[in-house]
Amino acid sequence: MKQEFLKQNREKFQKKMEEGSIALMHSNTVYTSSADMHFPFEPDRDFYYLTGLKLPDFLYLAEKSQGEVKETLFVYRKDEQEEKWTGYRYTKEELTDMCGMTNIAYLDQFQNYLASSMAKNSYKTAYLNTPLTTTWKTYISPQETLAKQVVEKYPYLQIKHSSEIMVPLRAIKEPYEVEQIRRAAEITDRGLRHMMRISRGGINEKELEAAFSYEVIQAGATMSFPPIIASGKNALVLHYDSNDNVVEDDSLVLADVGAAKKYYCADVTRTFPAGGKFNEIQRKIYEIVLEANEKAIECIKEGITLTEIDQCAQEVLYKGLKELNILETKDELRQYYYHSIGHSLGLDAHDSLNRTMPLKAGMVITIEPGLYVEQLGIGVRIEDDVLVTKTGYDVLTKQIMKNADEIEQFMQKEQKRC
Ligand SMILES: [Mn+2]
Repeated sequence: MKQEFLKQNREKFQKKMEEGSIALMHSNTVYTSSADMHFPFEPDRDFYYLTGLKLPDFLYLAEKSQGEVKETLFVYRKDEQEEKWTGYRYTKEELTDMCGMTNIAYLDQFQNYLASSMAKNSYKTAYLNTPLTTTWKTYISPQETLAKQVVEKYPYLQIKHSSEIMVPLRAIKEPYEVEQIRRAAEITDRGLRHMMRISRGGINEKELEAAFSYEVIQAGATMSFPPIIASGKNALVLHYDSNDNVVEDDSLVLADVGAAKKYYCADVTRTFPAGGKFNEIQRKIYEIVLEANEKAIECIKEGITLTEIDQCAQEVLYKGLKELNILETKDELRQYYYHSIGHSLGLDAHDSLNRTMPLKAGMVITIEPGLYVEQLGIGVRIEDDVLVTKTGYDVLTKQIMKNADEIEQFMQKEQKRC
Protein backbone atom coordinates (compact mmCIF):
# COMPACT_ATOMS: atom_id res chain seq x y z
CA MET A 1 0.00 0.00 0.00
CA LYS A 2 1.13 3.49 -0.64
CA GLN A 3 3.08 5.05 2.23
CA GLU A 4 1.51 8.44 1.55
CA PHE A 5 -2.01 7.09 1.84
CA LEU A 6 -1.18 5.32 5.10
CA LYS A 7 0.50 8.38 6.60
CA GLN A 8 -2.52 10.45 5.70
CA ASN A 9 -4.83 7.89 7.36
CA ARG A 10 -2.78 8.02 10.56
CA GLU A 11 -2.75 11.81 10.56
CA LYS A 12 -6.53 11.94 10.11
CA PHE A 13 -6.94 9.49 12.99
CA GLN A 14 -4.53 11.30 15.31
CA LYS A 15 -6.21 14.63 14.63
CA LYS A 16 -9.46 13.23 16.04
CA MET A 17 -7.83 11.83 19.18
CA GLU A 18 -8.50 13.77 22.35
CA GLU A 19 -5.70 15.74 23.95
CA GLY A 20 -4.01 13.57 26.62
CA SER A 21 -4.99 10.22 25.13
CA ILE A 22 -3.45 7.05 23.80
CA ALA A 23 -4.69 4.74 21.05
CA LEU A 24 -3.69 1.11 21.17
CA MET A 25 -4.50 -1.13 18.21
CA HIS A 26 -3.85 -4.86 18.03
CA SER A 27 -3.46 -6.41 14.56
CA ASN A 28 -5.41 -9.58 15.51
CA THR A 29 -3.97 -13.06 15.82
CA VAL A 30 -3.94 -16.44 14.08
CA TYR A 31 -6.65 -18.74 15.42
CA THR A 32 -6.43 -22.51 15.65
CA SER A 33 -8.96 -24.37 13.49
CA SER A 34 -8.17 -27.96 14.52
CA ALA A 35 -5.11 -29.83 15.82
CA ASP A 36 -2.11 -27.78 14.66
CA MET A 37 -3.93 -26.13 11.75
CA HIS A 38 -4.96 -22.48 11.57
CA PHE A 39 -7.67 -20.39 9.99
CA PRO A 40 -6.33 -17.97 7.39
CA PHE A 41 -5.15 -14.79 9.12
CA GLU A 42 -7.48 -11.78 8.95
CA PRO A 43 -5.84 -8.50 9.91
CA ASP A 44 -7.86 -6.19 12.11
CA ARG A 45 -9.16 -3.74 9.50
CA ASP A 46 -8.63 -0.63 11.63
CA PHE A 47 -5.00 -1.64 12.27
CA TYR A 48 -4.64 -2.36 8.54
CA TYR A 49 -6.16 1.01 7.59
CA LEU A 50 -3.48 2.75 9.66
CA THR A 51 -0.45 0.60 8.83
CA GLY A 52 -1.18 -1.39 5.63
CA LEU A 53 0.35 -4.42 7.37
CA LYS A 54 -1.22 -7.86 7.37
CA LEU A 55 0.90 -9.42 10.11
CA PRO A 56 -0.44 -11.06 13.28
CA ASP A 57 0.14 -9.89 16.86
CA PHE A 58 1.61 -6.49 16.03
CA LEU A 59 0.68 -3.40 18.06
CA TYR A 60 0.20 0.19 17.02
CA LEU A 61 0.45 2.80 19.77
CA ALA A 62 -0.24 6.53 19.35
CA GLU A 63 0.24 8.91 22.28
CA LYS A 64 -1.13 12.43 22.09
CA SER A 65 -0.08 15.11 24.52
CA GLN A 66 0.28 18.86 24.13
CA GLY A 67 -0.76 18.63 20.51
CA GLU A 68 2.12 16.32 19.62
CA VAL A 69 1.64 12.70 18.64
CA LYS A 70 4.23 9.99 19.14
CA GLU A 71 3.50 6.75 17.33
CA THR A 72 5.25 3.42 17.89
CA LEU A 73 4.84 0.13 16.09
CA PHE A 74 5.64 -3.01 18.09
CA VAL A 75 6.80 -5.92 15.92
CA TYR A 76 8.29 -9.43 16.07
CA ARG A 77 12.02 -10.07 16.31
CA LYS A 78 13.90 -11.85 13.56
CA ASP A 79 14.04 -15.58 14.42
CA GLU A 80 15.87 -17.90 12.02
CA GLN A 81 14.41 -21.08 13.47
CA GLU A 82 10.85 -19.78 13.35
CA GLU A 83 11.39 -18.48 9.82
CA LYS A 84 12.17 -22.01 8.60
CA TRP A 85 8.55 -22.92 9.49
CA THR A 86 6.44 -19.84 9.00
CA GLY A 87 8.45 -17.87 6.48
CA TYR A 88 10.40 -14.67 6.24
CA ARG A 89 10.21 -12.01 8.95
CA TYR A 90 10.67 -8.40 7.91
CA THR A 91 13.40 -6.24 9.43
CA LYS A 92 12.57 -2.92 11.08
CA GLU A 93 13.93 -1.11 8.01
CA GLU A 94 11.69 -3.10 5.68
CA LEU A 95 8.67 -2.42 7.87
CA THR A 96 9.47 1.30 7.78
CA ASP A 97 9.50 1.11 3.98
CA MET A 98 6.14 -0.62 3.98
CA CYS A 99 4.20 1.63 6.35
CA GLY A 100 6.25 4.81 6.66
CA MET A 101 6.61 4.57 10.45
CA THR A 102 10.12 5.15 11.76
CA ASN A 103 9.56 4.47 15.44
CA ILE A 104 9.60 0.68 15.62
CA ALA A 105 10.18 -1.41 18.75
CA TYR A 106 9.91 -5.11 19.59
CA LEU A 107 6.81 -6.68 21.07
CA ASP A 108 8.72 -7.95 24.12
CA GLN A 109 9.51 -4.31 24.94
CA PHE A 110 5.88 -3.22 24.90
CA GLN A 111 4.87 -3.77 28.55
CA ASN A 112 7.87 -1.86 29.91
CA TYR A 113 7.46 0.87 27.35
CA LEU A 114 3.80 1.39 28.22
CA ALA A 115 4.41 1.32 31.98
CA SER A 116 7.15 3.93 31.78
CA SER A 117 5.21 6.15 29.40
CA MET A 118 2.07 6.00 31.57
CA ALA A 119 4.16 6.95 34.62
CA LYS A 120 5.66 9.96 32.83
CA ASN A 121 2.49 11.27 31.22
CA SER A 122 -0.95 12.01 32.56
CA TYR A 123 -3.10 10.42 29.89
CA LYS A 124 -6.82 10.50 30.55
CA THR A 125 -8.28 8.46 27.70
CA ALA A 126 -7.45 5.26 25.83
CA TYR A 127 -8.86 4.29 22.43
CA LEU A 128 -8.93 0.50 22.01
CA ASN A 129 -9.93 -1.65 19.03
CA THR A 130 -11.87 -4.49 20.63
CA PRO A 131 -14.13 -6.25 18.11
CA LEU A 132 -17.45 -4.50 17.54
CA THR A 133 -19.53 -7.62 17.03
CA THR A 134 -19.50 -10.00 19.95
CA THR A 135 -22.81 -11.75 19.28
CA TRP A 136 -21.56 -15.18 18.28
CA LYS A 137 -18.19 -15.24 19.97
CA THR A 138 -17.05 -17.95 22.36
CA TYR A 139 -13.38 -16.94 22.52
CA ILE A 140 -11.46 -13.98 23.92
CA SER A 141 -9.65 -12.05 21.21
CA PRO A 142 -6.15 -10.62 21.73
CA GLN A 143 -7.69 -7.15 21.38
CA GLU A 144 -9.93 -7.91 24.38
CA THR A 145 -7.06 -9.39 26.40
CA LEU A 146 -5.08 -6.23 25.80
CA ALA A 147 -8.06 -4.04 26.68
CA LYS A 148 -8.52 -5.99 29.93
CA GLN A 149 -4.85 -5.40 30.86
CA VAL A 150 -5.13 -1.69 30.19
CA VAL A 151 -8.35 -1.38 32.20
CA GLU A 152 -6.90 -3.29 35.15
CA LYS A 153 -3.51 -1.56 35.21
CA TYR A 154 -4.75 1.95 34.54
CA PRO A 155 -8.27 2.11 36.03
CA TYR A 156 -8.31 5.91 35.91
CA LEU A 157 -8.33 5.93 32.08
CA GLN A 158 -11.54 6.67 30.28
CA ILE A 159 -11.91 3.85 27.75
CA LYS A 160 -13.25 4.64 24.31
CA HIS A 161 -13.76 2.41 21.31
CA SER A 162 -11.48 3.37 18.44
CA SER A 163 -14.43 2.91 16.08
CA GLU A 164 -15.73 6.26 17.34
CA ILE A 165 -13.01 7.77 15.14
CA MET A 166 -12.50 4.96 12.63
CA VAL A 167 -16.08 4.45 11.41
CA PRO A 168 -16.55 7.97 10.02
CA LEU A 169 -12.96 7.97 8.65
CA ARG A 170 -13.30 4.66 6.85
CA ALA A 171 -16.72 5.61 5.47
CA ILE A 172 -15.22 8.30 3.22
CA LYS A 173 -13.01 6.72 0.58
CA GLU A 174 -9.88 8.25 -0.92
CA PRO A 175 -9.41 7.81 -4.71
CA TYR A 176 -6.84 5.06 -3.95
CA GLU A 177 -9.48 3.09 -2.08
CA VAL A 178 -12.14 3.55 -4.78
CA GLU A 179 -9.58 2.29 -7.30
CA GLN A 180 -9.14 -0.95 -5.31
CA ILE A 181 -12.93 -1.49 -5.22
CA ARG A 182 -13.09 -0.89 -9.00
CA ARG A 183 -10.40 -3.54 -9.52
CA ALA A 184 -12.26 -5.93 -7.22
CA ALA A 185 -15.44 -5.28 -9.25
CA GLU A 186 -13.64 -6.13 -12.52
CA ILE A 187 -12.51 -9.47 -11.10
CA THR A 188 -16.02 -10.11 -9.76
CA ASP A 189 -17.33 -9.45 -13.28
CA ARG A 190 -14.95 -12.05 -14.73
CA GLY A 191 -16.11 -14.56 -12.11
CA LEU A 192 -19.78 -13.95 -12.85
CA ARG A 193 -19.24 -14.30 -16.62
CA HIS A 194 -17.36 -17.55 -16.06
CA MET A 195 -20.33 -18.87 -14.05
CA MET A 196 -22.85 -17.86 -16.71
CA ARG A 197 -20.69 -19.40 -19.44
CA ILE A 198 -20.71 -22.88 -17.88
CA SER A 199 -24.18 -22.77 -16.29
CA ARG A 200 -26.74 -25.39 -17.40
CA GLY A 201 -29.44 -27.56 -15.83
CA GLY A 202 -27.89 -30.47 -13.91
CA ILE A 203 -24.73 -28.64 -12.91
CA ASN A 204 -23.97 -28.47 -9.17
CA GLU A 205 -23.88 -25.09 -7.43
CA LYS A 206 -20.33 -26.10 -6.30
CA GLU A 207 -19.13 -26.08 -9.92
CA LEU A 208 -20.39 -22.54 -10.34
CA GLU A 209 -18.65 -21.56 -7.10
CA ALA A 210 -15.45 -23.14 -8.39
CA ALA A 211 -15.70 -21.12 -11.62
CA PHE A 212 -16.00 -17.91 -9.60
CA SER A 213 -13.17 -18.90 -7.25
CA TYR A 214 -10.93 -19.71 -10.22
CA GLU A 215 -11.14 -16.14 -11.51
CA VAL A 216 -10.59 -14.64 -8.06
CA ILE A 217 -7.55 -16.75 -7.19
CA GLN A 218 -6.11 -16.48 -10.68
CA ALA A 219 -6.32 -12.67 -10.47
CA GLY A 220 -4.42 -12.65 -7.16
CA ALA A 221 -7.47 -11.40 -5.27
CA THR A 222 -9.29 -12.75 -2.23
CA MET A 223 -12.97 -13.28 -1.41
CA SER A 224 -14.93 -10.48 0.23
CA PHE A 225 -17.07 -13.20 1.89
CA PRO A 226 -17.95 -16.85 1.21
CA PRO A 227 -19.83 -16.92 -2.14
CA ILE A 228 -23.58 -17.51 -2.09
CA ILE A 229 -24.59 -19.59 -5.12
CA ALA A 230 -28.28 -20.33 -4.65
CA SER A 231 -30.41 -21.95 -7.34
CA GLY A 232 -34.20 -22.19 -7.34
CA LYS A 233 -35.77 -22.03 -3.89
CA ASN A 234 -32.36 -21.91 -2.17
CA ALA A 235 -32.36 -18.24 -3.17
CA LEU A 236 -35.13 -17.64 -0.63
CA VAL A 237 -32.51 -18.11 2.11
CA LEU A 238 -30.54 -14.89 2.27
CA HIS A 239 -27.28 -16.30 3.64
CA TYR A 240 -27.43 -19.71 1.93
CA ASP A 241 -23.80 -20.71 1.45
CA SER A 242 -23.69 -24.51 1.38
CA ASN A 243 -23.67 -24.26 -2.45
CA ASP A 244 -24.07 -28.00 -2.86
CA ASN A 245 -27.35 -28.57 -4.68
CA VAL A 246 -28.01 -29.63 -8.24
CA VAL A 247 -29.25 -26.74 -10.37
CA GLU A 248 -32.63 -27.49 -11.97
CA ASP A 249 -32.84 -26.77 -15.68
CA ASP A 250 -35.63 -24.17 -15.49
CA SER A 251 -34.45 -22.47 -12.29
CA LEU A 252 -32.76 -19.16 -11.61
CA VAL A 253 -29.31 -18.95 -10.08
CA LEU A 254 -28.73 -16.18 -7.57
CA ALA A 255 -25.01 -15.48 -7.14
CA ASP A 256 -24.07 -13.04 -4.34
CA VAL A 257 -20.30 -12.85 -4.64
CA GLY A 258 -17.39 -10.47 -4.33
CA ALA A 259 -13.66 -10.35 -4.93
CA ALA A 260 -11.49 -8.16 -2.70
CA LYS A 261 -8.35 -6.31 -3.73
CA LYS A 262 -6.01 -5.29 -0.90
CA TYR A 263 -8.96 -6.19 1.36
CA TYR A 264 -11.21 -3.65 -0.39
CA CYS A 265 -14.41 -5.53 -1.10
CA ALA A 266 -16.72 -5.70 -4.06
CA ASP A 267 -20.13 -7.14 -3.21
CA VAL A 268 -22.30 -7.97 -6.22
CA THR A 269 -25.42 -10.04 -6.79
CA ARG A 270 -26.59 -11.19 -10.20
CA THR A 271 -29.46 -13.56 -10.90
CA PHE A 272 -29.47 -15.49 -14.17
CA PRO A 273 -31.48 -18.36 -15.72
CA ALA A 274 -29.60 -21.65 -15.26
CA GLY A 275 -30.16 -22.69 -18.87
CA GLY A 276 -29.75 -19.26 -20.45
CA LYS A 277 -33.40 -18.28 -20.88
CA PHE A 278 -35.87 -16.74 -18.38
CA ASN A 279 -39.39 -18.17 -18.39
CA GLU A 280 -42.29 -15.72 -18.38
CA ILE A 281 -42.83 -15.36 -14.63
CA GLN A 282 -39.10 -15.38 -13.85
CA ARG A 283 -38.60 -12.53 -16.27
CA LYS A 284 -41.52 -10.57 -14.80
CA ILE A 285 -40.12 -10.81 -11.25
CA TYR A 286 -36.63 -10.07 -12.57
CA GLU A 287 -37.77 -6.90 -14.36
CA ILE A 288 -39.43 -5.58 -11.18
CA VAL A 289 -36.23 -6.06 -9.16
CA LEU A 290 -34.13 -4.52 -11.92
CA GLU A 291 -36.36 -1.46 -12.02
CA ALA A 292 -36.14 -1.17 -8.21
CA ASN A 293 -32.33 -1.43 -8.45
CA GLU A 294 -32.17 1.29 -11.12
CA LYS A 295 -34.66 3.64 -9.42
CA ALA A 296 -32.87 3.28 -6.08
CA ILE A 297 -29.53 4.10 -7.72
CA GLU A 298 -31.06 7.17 -9.38
CA CYS A 299 -32.07 8.43 -5.90
CA ILE A 300 -28.47 8.54 -4.69
CA LYS A 301 -27.09 11.95 -3.88
CA GLU A 302 -25.40 13.70 -0.97
CA GLY A 303 -27.76 14.18 1.98
CA ILE A 304 -30.10 11.25 1.31
CA THR A 305 -30.17 8.31 3.78
CA LEU A 306 -30.20 4.56 3.11
CA THR A 307 -33.66 4.45 4.68
CA GLU A 308 -34.94 6.96 2.12
CA ILE A 309 -33.35 5.06 -0.76
CA ASP A 310 -35.04 1.93 0.54
CA GLN A 311 -38.40 3.72 0.23
CA CYS A 312 -37.71 4.40 -3.51
CA ALA A 313 -37.02 0.70 -4.04
CA GLN A 314 -40.01 -0.47 -2.01
CA GLU A 315 -42.40 1.65 -4.10
CA VAL A 316 -41.29 -0.15 -7.27
CA LEU A 317 -41.32 -3.62 -5.69
CA TYR A 318 -44.81 -3.07 -4.25
CA LYS A 319 -46.25 -1.73 -7.50
CA GLY A 320 -44.77 -4.63 -9.46
CA LEU A 321 -46.07 -7.38 -7.18
CA LYS A 322 -49.49 -5.76 -7.02
CA GLU A 323 -49.72 -5.76 -10.81
CA LEU A 324 -48.97 -9.49 -10.75
CA ASN A 325 -51.69 -9.98 -8.10
CA ILE A 326 -49.15 -11.46 -5.72
CA LEU A 327 -50.04 -9.01 -2.94
CA GLU A 328 -52.63 -6.40 -2.05
CA THR A 329 -51.32 -4.07 0.65
CA LYS A 330 -47.94 -2.43 1.16
CA ASP A 331 -47.57 -4.22 4.52
CA GLU A 332 -47.41 -7.55 2.72
CA LEU A 333 -44.22 -6.53 0.91
CA ARG A 334 -42.15 -7.57 3.97
CA GLN A 335 -42.98 -11.21 3.15
CA TYR A 336 -41.32 -10.84 -0.24
CA TYR A 337 -38.51 -8.39 0.53
CA TYR A 338 -37.07 -9.08 3.96
CA HIS A 339 -33.78 -7.25 4.11
CA SER A 340 -32.70 -3.65 3.66
CA ILE A 341 -31.55 -1.86 0.54
CA GLY A 342 -27.83 -1.90 1.22
CA HIS A 343 -24.84 -1.12 3.39
CA SER A 344 -21.50 0.64 3.42
CA LEU A 345 -18.67 -1.17 1.67
CA GLY A 346 -14.90 -0.98 2.18
CA LEU A 347 -12.28 -2.97 4.08
CA ASP A 348 -15.22 -4.97 5.42
CA ALA A 349 -17.99 -6.24 3.15
CA HIS A 350 -20.34 -4.77 5.72
CA ASP A 351 -18.61 -1.59 6.87
CA SER A 352 -20.37 0.13 9.75
CA LEU A 353 -22.73 2.90 8.72
CA ASN A 354 -25.77 4.33 10.39
CA ARG A 355 -28.82 3.87 8.10
CA THR A 356 -30.22 7.23 9.08
CA MET A 357 -26.96 9.11 8.45
CA PRO A 358 -27.09 11.38 5.38
CA LEU A 359 -24.76 10.13 2.64
CA LYS A 360 -21.65 12.12 1.81
CA ALA A 361 -19.43 12.25 -1.27
CA GLY A 362 -16.75 9.56 -1.01
CA MET A 363 -18.97 6.92 0.57
CA VAL A 364 -19.39 3.58 -1.19
CA ILE A 365 -22.67 1.76 -0.63
CA THR A 366 -24.41 -1.28 -2.06
CA ILE A 367 -27.86 -1.15 -3.62
CA GLU A 368 -29.45 -4.59 -3.47
CA PRO A 369 -33.23 -4.87 -3.73
CA GLY A 370 -34.64 -8.37 -4.00
CA LEU A 371 -37.88 -10.30 -4.25
CA TYR A 372 -38.35 -13.75 -2.77
CA VAL A 373 -41.63 -15.36 -3.83
CA GLU A 374 -41.89 -18.60 -1.93
CA GLN A 375 -45.00 -19.90 -3.68
CA LEU A 376 -43.16 -19.67 -7.01
CA GLY A 377 -39.78 -20.87 -5.67
CA ILE A 378 -38.20 -17.74 -7.15
CA GLY A 379 -35.63 -15.51 -5.49
CA VAL A 380 -34.10 -12.56 -7.34
CA ARG A 381 -31.62 -10.00 -6.05
CA ILE A 382 -29.62 -7.48 -8.08
CA GLU A 383 -26.81 -5.72 -6.26
CA ASP A 384 -24.44 -2.98 -7.37
CA ASP A 385 -21.70 -1.02 -5.61
CA VAL A 386 -22.07 2.74 -5.88
CA LEU A 387 -19.77 5.66 -5.05
CA VAL A 388 -21.54 8.79 -3.80
CA THR A 389 -20.10 11.85 -5.57
CA LYS A 390 -20.49 15.64 -5.29
CA THR A 391 -22.80 15.59 -8.31
CA GLY A 392 -24.67 12.34 -7.60
CA TYR A 393 -23.21 8.88 -7.98
CA ASP A 394 -20.88 6.60 -9.92
CA VAL A 395 -21.79 2.92 -10.25
CA LEU A 396 -18.51 1.03 -9.69
CA THR A 397 -20.06 -2.21 -10.98
CA LYS A 398 -21.65 -0.74 -14.11
CA GLN A 399 -19.76 -3.07 -16.47
CA ILE A 400 -21.40 -6.14 -14.90
CA MET A 401 -24.39 -6.97 -17.09
CA LYS A 402 -27.87 -6.95 -15.57
CA ASN A 403 -30.23 -6.34 -18.49
CA ALA A 404 -32.31 -9.53 -19.01
CA ASP A 405 -31.90 -9.61 -22.82
CA GLU A 406 -28.18 -9.01 -22.55
CA ILE A 407 -27.82 -11.86 -20.05
CA GLU A 408 -29.77 -14.24 -22.30
CA GLN A 409 -27.80 -13.28 -25.40
CA PHE A 410 -24.48 -13.66 -23.60
CA MET A 411 -25.40 -17.04 -22.14
CA GLN A 412 -26.84 -18.45 -25.35
CA LYS A 413 -23.86 -17.33 -27.41
CA GLU A 414 -21.27 -18.54 -24.91
CA GLN A 415 -23.01 -21.82 -24.08
CA LYS A 416 -23.05 -22.87 -27.76
CA ARG A 417 -19.29 -22.72 -27.73
CA CYS A 418 -18.94 -25.05 -24.74
MN1 LIG B 1 -24.31 -6.80 0.05
